[in-house]
Amino acid sequence: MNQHHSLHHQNFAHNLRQALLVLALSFAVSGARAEVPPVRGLKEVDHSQVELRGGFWGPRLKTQHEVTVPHALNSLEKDGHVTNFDKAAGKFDGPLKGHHAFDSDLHKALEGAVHSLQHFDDPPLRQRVDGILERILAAQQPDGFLISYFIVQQQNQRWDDLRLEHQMYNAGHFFELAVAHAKLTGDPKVLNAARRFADHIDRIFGPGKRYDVDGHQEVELALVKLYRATGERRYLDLGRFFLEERGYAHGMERKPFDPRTAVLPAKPEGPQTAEQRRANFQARLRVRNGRMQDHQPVVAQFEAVGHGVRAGYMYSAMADVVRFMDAPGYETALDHLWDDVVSRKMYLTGGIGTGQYDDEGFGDPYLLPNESAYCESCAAIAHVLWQHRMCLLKGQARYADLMELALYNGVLAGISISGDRFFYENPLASGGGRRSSWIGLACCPSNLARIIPQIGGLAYACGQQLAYVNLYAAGEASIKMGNGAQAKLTQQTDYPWDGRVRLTVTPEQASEFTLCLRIPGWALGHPVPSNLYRFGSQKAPPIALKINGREAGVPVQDDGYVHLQRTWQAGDVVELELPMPVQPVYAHEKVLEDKGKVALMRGPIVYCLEAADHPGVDLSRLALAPKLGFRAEHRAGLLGGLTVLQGNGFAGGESQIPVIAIPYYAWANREKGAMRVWISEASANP
Ligand code: FUB
Ligand code: ZN
Repeated sequence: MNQHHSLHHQNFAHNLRQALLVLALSFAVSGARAEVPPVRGLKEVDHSQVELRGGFWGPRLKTQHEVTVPHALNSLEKDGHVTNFDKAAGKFDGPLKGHHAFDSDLHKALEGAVHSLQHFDDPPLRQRVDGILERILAAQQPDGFLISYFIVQQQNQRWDDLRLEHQMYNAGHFFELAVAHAKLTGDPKVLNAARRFADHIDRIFGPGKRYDVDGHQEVELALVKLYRATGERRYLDLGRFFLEERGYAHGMERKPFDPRTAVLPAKPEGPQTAEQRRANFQARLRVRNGRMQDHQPVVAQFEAVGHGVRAGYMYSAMADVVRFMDAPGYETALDHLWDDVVSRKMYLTGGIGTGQYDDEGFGDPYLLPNESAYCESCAAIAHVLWQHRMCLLKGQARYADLMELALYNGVLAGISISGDRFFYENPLASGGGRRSSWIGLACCPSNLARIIPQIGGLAYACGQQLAYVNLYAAGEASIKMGNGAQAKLTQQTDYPWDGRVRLTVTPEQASEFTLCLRIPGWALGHPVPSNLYRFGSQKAPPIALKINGREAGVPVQDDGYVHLQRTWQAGDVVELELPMPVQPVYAHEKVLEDKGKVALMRGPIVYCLEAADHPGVDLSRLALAPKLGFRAEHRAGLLGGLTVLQGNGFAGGESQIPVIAIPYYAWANREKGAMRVWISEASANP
C-alpha cells in the first residue's frame, strides 16, 4: 500500500500534466473522445487511418471481412457462445455451453468484425454485430459483472479461482471490443458497459482492497486501452496494479510471495485415468510458478518463461504502461526479456512456445524443436503486439523487424488462404497437417479474425514532427503528427514479393517534418536482430533511394531508419529499392535441432518445402547444397498469388532433383503432406 502511495505522490505532477493534456486533446465526436496520447515514445497511427488496398494485404482484408468474420460468427453462434449470454439474461432455457473462457472468443471475433467495419461498408454485418452486442449487454448484472459462465453457473464463485478461470481475461477482451466499437460508431453504449464492469473490478481489487491477479494476462493491456478511450486514470492504475501484483502474495494485504510455497506436486507415475490426469494438471496449475509469469515481481523477470500468449500479453502491457506513466524497472525487465526471447527462444518464423513444459510456453534456451514446436497462433499474435509496442516505446526499427517477421510467418500460417480454416499450433516440420474449419477452444481463429483488419495500424507511427513507415504495404495512410501537421502517405508496392516501394507524400500544406523509413534488418544482412539466426553471408546488396527521381544516399541511423528531413510538398515522391536475394539461413550452433540444416528466406518471408511440390520425395532425406542458386518466380495463380523459390537438391542419390519452396505461411492449403522449414544441407555450413 505504502509503495503505491509514494508512487502516486511522485507521479502527482506528472499526472496533473497528463490530465491537462488529456483535457486539451479530448473532444466529443458523436459520443467518442480522442484517445489519450502516450507521454513517451511514438504514437500509433490507428488502422482506421490506413487503407491497405491491393498488394499483399488488400485481398487478405477482404477475405477476412467476407469469409473469416461471418464464418467465425456462425461457428460461435452454433457453439452456443451467444445463447450463453441469453441464458445469463434469463431469456434462454437451453443449457449453458462451453467453459469459463467461452465469452472471450465471442468478444474477439466481434472485435474483428468491428475493426473490419472500419474498412468495409456493410450494413447487414453492422446489424448482426449490433444484435449480438444487445444480447451481451442484456446479460450485464446490476453491479456491472458480465461473464455468462459465472452469472449462470457459479454466481457465488465469481472471483474465487482466478488462477484457472480466466475471469479477467474475459473482461479484458470485452474492454478491447468496447473500445473498438466506440471508435467505429461513436456510440458509447458498449464502452459504458465496459466501464461499469471495470468499475466493478476496481471496487474489489487494488491497493487496500484485494491483492490478486488473473491466471491469464489480458486485462492489463485492455485497461490501458480503456483508459485511453475514456481518459479515466483509474483504469490505467488498475492495469498497472495487476502487473505489480504478479509475484506477490495474494490476499487482503500486500505481502511478498514466498517461493518456498511453490513446490509443484510430483507428476504421478504409472497409468492414469483422464480424470486423474486432469486433477493433477489442475493441481499443478494452482501452484505459483512461471507458467502464468506469477513467480516473481515483473520488474525482476529477466527470463522469459511460461505460457507464450500470457507472456506476450503481459510484456505488451508492460511496454504500454511505460508509455503512459513512470514505471521504474519495467523497461529494464523488458530489455532483458526481449533479449532472452530474441536471442534464445524464438523460432525463425517469429513463433514462440514449445511443448517442453506442457504449458504451450517457452522452453529452455536454444531448445527449439521443429516438429514439436508449439508456436500457437495466439502466441505469434501476442508476439506481434509486443514487438509493436516495443517499437512505439523505443522508436527502433529492430522491433518492427520482428513484428514483421512474426506477422508474415508465425501469424499468417495460422489461417488458410481461403480464410476459413485454422491452425492452433504451427510447427516448423510436419508429416502432414490439416487445418480445422473451427476449433472448440476458439482462441486462435477469433484472434486471427481480429488481428488482420488491424494490420494497417502496425504499418505507421508518428512523433512530434516525425512520420514513421514500419511496414511496406500498398495503400494510403493519413498521419497526424504530434505538432498537428497532417500528411497523406501513399505506398505503391508489391512488397513482400518485390522490394521496390514508391511512396507519395501529400502534406495538408507544405511543411517540414522527418519521414523515417525503416530499413529492414534482412536488407542489411540480418534475418533477426540477434545471433540466433544468420544469413549465409552478411554482405547485403546495396539499397537505393530516390527523392523526386534524384538519387539520395541511404544513411541508416542507429535506430534502423533512414531519416528524410525536409519541407515536404504535395506530390513529393520517395522511391526505395530493397533488393531481395534468396538467402540461406543458419541457426546458432546451440540450436541442435537445426544443426547441419539450412532454411530459406527472401525479404521477410520464411520458406518451406511441401510434399505437394515434391511427389514421391521423402523431405526428411532431401538435402540442399549451399550454392545451388535458388531463384524467385512469382506465380499469380498459386495459393492466392505468391513468389516461389526454385532450385535443386539431392534426394538420396547423386543426381539433382528440382526443388520448389513456398512461403511457410502457405503450407497446408493443398493436399495433406509433409512440410519442412529446416532442410538438411549437403555440405558443411559456409
Ligand atoms: O486460455 C485462453 C487461451 O486458450 C490461451 O491463450 C490459449 O493458449 C488457449 O489455452
Ligand atoms: Zn490461441
